[in-house]
This record gives sequence, C-alpha cells and structure tokens, in this order.
Amino acid sequence: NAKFPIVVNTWGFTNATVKAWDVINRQKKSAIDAIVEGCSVCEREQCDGTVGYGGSPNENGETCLDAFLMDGRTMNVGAVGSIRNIKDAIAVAKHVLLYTKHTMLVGEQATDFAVMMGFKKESLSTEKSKKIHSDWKSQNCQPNFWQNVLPSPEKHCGPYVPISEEFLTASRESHESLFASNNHDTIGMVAIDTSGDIAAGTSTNGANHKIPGRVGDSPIPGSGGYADNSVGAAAATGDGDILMRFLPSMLAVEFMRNGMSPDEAGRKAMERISRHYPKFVGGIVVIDKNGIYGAACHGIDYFPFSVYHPKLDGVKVEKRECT
Ligand code: SD4
Repeated sequence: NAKFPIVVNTWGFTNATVKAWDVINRQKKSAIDAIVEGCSVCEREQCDGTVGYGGSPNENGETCLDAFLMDGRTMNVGAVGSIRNIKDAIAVAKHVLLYTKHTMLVGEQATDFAVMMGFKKESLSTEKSKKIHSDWKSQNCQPNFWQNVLPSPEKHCGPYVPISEEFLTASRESHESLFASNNHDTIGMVAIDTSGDIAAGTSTNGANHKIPGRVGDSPIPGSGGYADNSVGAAAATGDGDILMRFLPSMLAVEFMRNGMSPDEAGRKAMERISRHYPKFVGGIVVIDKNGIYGAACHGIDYFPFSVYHPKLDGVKVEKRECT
C-alpha cells in the first residue's frame, strides 16, 4: 500500500509543505525540485525567524545560512555551510549538487560560487536581527552558550578558554537549555516523487549568537538529512552542535534498512543521542520508500510536523510526544 508522492516536513511550516506538494504532485516534478521550492518558501517567509535571512545573528551580528540537499537516487549531495550574503541557500545547495563534483561549500567562498551561478549578493541583516544582536551586546553577551565557562553574572563575550571537565559535565546536563530557551526551527523536508525517487533537504540560519564560522548539523550529510532510494529518508532539527555528533538522519535510515518502522527508527536515533545528552533538544522526520512516515523527538513536549500525500485533501499537521 504505497503512499507516494509524499512530502513530510518539520514543525508547522505548512506553506512550504503545500508548495512542495504542488511541485511534486500537480507539476509532476522531482522530489529534489519539490524540496528546493518548498524550503525556498520558508527562506523567503523567514519561517519562525530561524530559516532564511534576518535571524539568528552570530556574535558579530551577521546572519549566515546552512542548507543541504540529497538525491536518494544518485546519492549525490549539495550543501552550503555558513554562506554569507545570499538569501537562497537551498537553491545554492542545488547548484552545488548539479554543477560541481563537490558536496559542500562554505562561508565567503560559497558566496563567490553563488554569485558565479547568478545569485544576488545582498545583506542578510534586518532591523529585527540587528536588534537581537544589539540587545544581546547590551546584556553583556548573555546568554552565551558558546563560551566555555560556567554561567556567571559576568560578561560572556570571548575570549574563549579551554574546556574543563566541570564545564563538560555541566554542558552535558544543561548546555541543551540553549535550544529550550531559543526557538530553533530548521526546515527539514523529505519527499518521494511519482517515480519513487526520494530526496531530503534542510535550510536554517542556525543558532543565535554563535561564534562566526560555526556550521550546524543541517548541511552535514547524515546529520541534517539523508536519503537513499532503496530504504527511505530522514531530516533532523534541534541542537545542531549535539545532533551532528551522532548523524541521526543516517542512523534512522540504517535502522529502517534493518527492518524498523519509520517511527521506531526515529525514536532509536533520538535515543542514541539522549543516552549521552539527556537534555538535548531535537526532532526527526522519517519516511520509508513506500511512503510510510514517522517522527520522533526529545527534550520538548511535542514535535509538530506536516504531511501531504494522495489520501489527504489538504496539508495535515501531526505531532509526536517526545521522550
Ligand atoms: C542548528 N539544527 O544550526 C540547527 C538549528 C535547528 O531547529 O534545527 N533548529 O543547530
């Protein structure tokens, strides 16, 4: 009882899901196209302030973007990490996938590539992102979860110091409040097109007040997303600095390869992380190659996600209770 085409997308970003569904179902385009056009909606709408320009300024006040695209038919990947001054991060990732032999381009040089491909170079700052940054500066850079010291009432802007055992322990127990206290809603989308080809993609502006140069999990193959036509796909969201240590999207796909259902595979992937970081915050959406979907999450109450497939007459928001 195959259910595809299908689109499954993190959080409540239903406009992006509806767009991807239109591309895949009515226009009969590929899963890759559906994901790029769907995620681009969120980049333009600045979904939750955490996708696209004008959100999550780094310590210098600049917004940089991470994005990823994986083709489960060819196992080809295109990604950009901390790209500057280009709004269309996932479209640039598609250009990396289609026009280069590389997998990921980063920073200013990703910008140069994008410009070469015809993308417009422009500031990603907005009044809102400038205010987030200046408020943070005026509070002596607090909160600053990136500083390797235990929370103290003092100034938390660098310089950075070596990590102590004490910090490590505290960080395992409480670091994760970073994402509990920030909203942190990367778009992570998985889709199967009418030919049965599977793809995964992500787009995000990362984490507030990060150290310039920080790249999150979202563009990392196997972490932010993974797709393999012979099994299925997954996409993750949450505390990227923790998530990327465990490659949860690839884990979930491999768990399905070994026979688990999408829900079970997602849960197992989250469990692998929470075993080491009991308070980490994250979620994952998962589909198998037949279009059976699932999701799992940790560290928050509920994880909403949206789905569109042929048996629905509109986009549907579901949620899973988290561990
Ligand atoms: C990051 N994973 O850069 C991203 C943020 C995020 O849901 O997912 N938010 O760490």
